[in-house]
Amino acid sequence: MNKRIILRIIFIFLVSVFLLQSYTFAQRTGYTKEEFMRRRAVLMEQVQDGIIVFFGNAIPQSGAHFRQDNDFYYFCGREDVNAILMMLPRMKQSILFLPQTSEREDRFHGINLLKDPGGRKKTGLSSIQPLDLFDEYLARWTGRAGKTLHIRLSPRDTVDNARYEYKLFQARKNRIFYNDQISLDNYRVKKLKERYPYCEFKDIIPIVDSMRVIKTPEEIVVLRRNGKISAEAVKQAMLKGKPGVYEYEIEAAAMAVILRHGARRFAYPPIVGSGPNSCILHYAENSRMVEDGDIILMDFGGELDYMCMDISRTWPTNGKFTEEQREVYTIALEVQKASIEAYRPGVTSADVRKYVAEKMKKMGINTRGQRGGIGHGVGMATHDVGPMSPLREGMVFAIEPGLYYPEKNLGVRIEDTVLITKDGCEVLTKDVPKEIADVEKLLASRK
Ligand SMILES: [Mn+2]
Repeated sequence: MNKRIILRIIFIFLVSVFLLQSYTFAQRTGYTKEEFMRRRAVLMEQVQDGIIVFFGNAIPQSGAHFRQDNDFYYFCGREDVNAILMMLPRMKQSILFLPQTSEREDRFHGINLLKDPGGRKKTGLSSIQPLDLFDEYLARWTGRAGKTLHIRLSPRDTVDNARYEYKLFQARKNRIFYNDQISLDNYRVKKLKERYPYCEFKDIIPIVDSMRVIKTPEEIVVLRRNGKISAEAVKQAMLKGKPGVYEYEIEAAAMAVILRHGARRFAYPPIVGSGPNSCILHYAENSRMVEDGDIILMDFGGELDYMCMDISRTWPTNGKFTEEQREVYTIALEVQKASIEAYRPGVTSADVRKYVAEKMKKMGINTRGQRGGIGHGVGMATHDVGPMSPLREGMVFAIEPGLYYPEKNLGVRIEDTVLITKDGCEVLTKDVPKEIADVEKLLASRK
């Protein structure tokens, strides 16, 4: 074989490796131990005195991969079950308490850090202790470290529920007399107050939230990758979503993409509403067969390395918007784009609304009640912690204007997740088309 052919083969090989890499978003994300060491240092710096305690999740959730408690994970990045993290700000020490496991447990789940001589080095923790010693440490340090116990008194949040939603759903559960049982979180607080009545109890959550609301550089790497993966997922779903398929097939097309790229789960149950279902805001049955002439409203995001994403797109099943669909779609789209334009550090919700109103007036668009403003935060929870206003660099938001006409079976929502930058915002989910021409072009490429 001559030299030129060999060189050409090598060249083609390198190009295809490169293309394959960029298609699969092949770089791994995740967090370094230094990230968690920094977070603990920042928290201890602000608390100064007393003892900080975070509880990990108690048991694997059924029907899903284990997901750690958000606040616990944020400060140590560990997915251990039944763990407790203690921090002593005066001494600048962090101690992880883990259950002592039997050989049988180890055979099923692998060993934990208690049996790993490199555990401290791997985590940057001051020490790793058996769970049985937790009260021994607590009793000892309530003297020397200060008598304030900094724990979570606020409600927890989960991947798909904000703190305020968790609280609300607990209240709804307890409306049934026979369900009115104290939550695990409240039980833990009660036990601590029983054992340590002389301690002062302080809610750690305001400080935790003030940290979680500003995303770190390592989190931003994860968010950007998740933005790409989730956008590709919605794009594949749009290609799938035509007359004759079931809504769950469209969901499956999106799930396949995020799972293939290392996401562990969806950030919230996917919403695929066709026709009448497009008007039910949190519809998630996804069981209807899509018909010709329907609009599909899909709201979808993956969760990657404890960071969520939130995207909504609306498209006509048969590939062409009707006049009416086009008109409603344009309002949502222009309000959404104007909101994105207004997003920058220092801006409040009222500022965004004012900007959107002025721009719509100039464009001659009747917004039919859609005002823009600031959407919800996005992070470890899809509806993430606040406070959100005014905007600051490093915050992440979903902007999601929508218009719903149940009598016309027409619901439209267009949503992107954006990161506030130094002088504006970066749309993390921009790779999924939303301009009418681009949407129709994508749909026309279907066979
Ligand atoms: Mn949203």
